[in-house]
Amino acid sequence: MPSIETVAVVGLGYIGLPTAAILATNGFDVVGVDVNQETVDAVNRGEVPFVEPDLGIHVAGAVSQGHLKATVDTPPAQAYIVAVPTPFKADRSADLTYIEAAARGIAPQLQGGELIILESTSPPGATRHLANYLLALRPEFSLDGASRGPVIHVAHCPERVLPGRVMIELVTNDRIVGGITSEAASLAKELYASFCKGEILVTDDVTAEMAKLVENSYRDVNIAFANELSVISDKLGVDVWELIRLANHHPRVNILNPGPGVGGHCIAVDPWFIVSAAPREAQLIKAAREVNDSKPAWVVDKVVSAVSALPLDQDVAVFGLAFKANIDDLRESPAVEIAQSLSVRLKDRRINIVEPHVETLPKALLGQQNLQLVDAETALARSSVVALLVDHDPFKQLADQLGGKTVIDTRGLFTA
Ligand code: SAJ
Repeated sequence: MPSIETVAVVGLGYIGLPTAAILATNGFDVVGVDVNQETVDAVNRGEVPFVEPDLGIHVAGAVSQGHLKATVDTPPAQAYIVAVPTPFKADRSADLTYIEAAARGIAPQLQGGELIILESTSPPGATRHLANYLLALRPEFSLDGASRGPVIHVAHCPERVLPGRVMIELVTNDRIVGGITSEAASLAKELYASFCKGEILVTDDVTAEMAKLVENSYRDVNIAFANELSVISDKLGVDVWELIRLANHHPRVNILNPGPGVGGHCIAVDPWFIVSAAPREAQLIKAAREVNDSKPAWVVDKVVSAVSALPLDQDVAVFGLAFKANIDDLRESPAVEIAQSLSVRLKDRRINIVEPHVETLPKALLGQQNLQLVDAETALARSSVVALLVDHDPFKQLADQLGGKTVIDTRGLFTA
């Protein structure tokens, strides 16, 4: 196959668009494909429809030089990168319908020799499912040339970048490339080597799928350990932050931080794909998910019991709604879940929410009469009970204004 010059990236979300932009700024002719016409129009104007540092400058530059354009229809290309969502269904197995839709766009364009890479976080077997789906639509092709006729090369290359640092980590992180065949893996490795300065590690497709899920499950299990310790410590009257600080002095102990629960669309989702693939075996991974998912309700109980004996004119203050510190992302945020539950459990009491990164309450909290988005000073002046749910940097300065209040510090911000 001649070396790759044209790439189509299917799905222009927070992984697809940065990947399209970085390929385009490295000299490839890139077409981004998205079902959302507004996203396509924004990219064609050189604009980015979401917040990610440094992405704007890459997209604007690539579009103005003619290396990046966007469309709703999948074009012919030498390589395809599929970066579409893989949410979970009601039974917590993965929903592969977006991957199948991407395949239906790619299949009619195939001429033979193309490289098709799945980047979406996927359950074990999803890359093979994509390959088989393509072959069912185009039965004249094969994956390994075993039957006569043209070959298509299919590989998995999971994304592992941290939101907020995507443009840096795309270049510096090591990558895992899993090919259904070794030729697919080496073609994918060559493509990623054009912009990735990290090591590119080659394996098979299912191992690559599992590696990504295992990374996020590892973190989830370790956070669950910390969250369980916080609940045990509370029962025993021990300060969990001091406990962890002391235990972490051991050279082989490194306990993570407890919190109000685990949010975001990765760590709280991906472990379920392993549980769904091996339900009887994945016991620790499942228990960790349950421990982390039960933490918001535990925090709500703490706040409700702290406020229960107080007159109704004593408000509650909730600091933070984002799923982690110093970002504006509220998706799957345990803090939003806690605020929502408090508004129901404390329906006769005003709850003052402080979140400097948003201008209005999210949809899940709109219409709750007792919730108000206010500034920190107002919240503190009105409230006797303070729930600290996100360790945003500016909240650190509040420590000396908490005298006389009951503080439920889920992040240890005021105890460190
Ligand atoms: N959290 C804690 N305690 C901790 C660390 C995190 O409670 O000690 C909570 C955070 O507050 C947050 C959640 O966990 O609610 C997840 O935050 P995170 O910073 O650990 O991870 P994400 O979801 O922003 O990004 C993760 C990263 N994966 C790993 O670090 C193994 C990132 O590299 C992945 O690319 C990303 O998932 C993804 O897309 O899968």
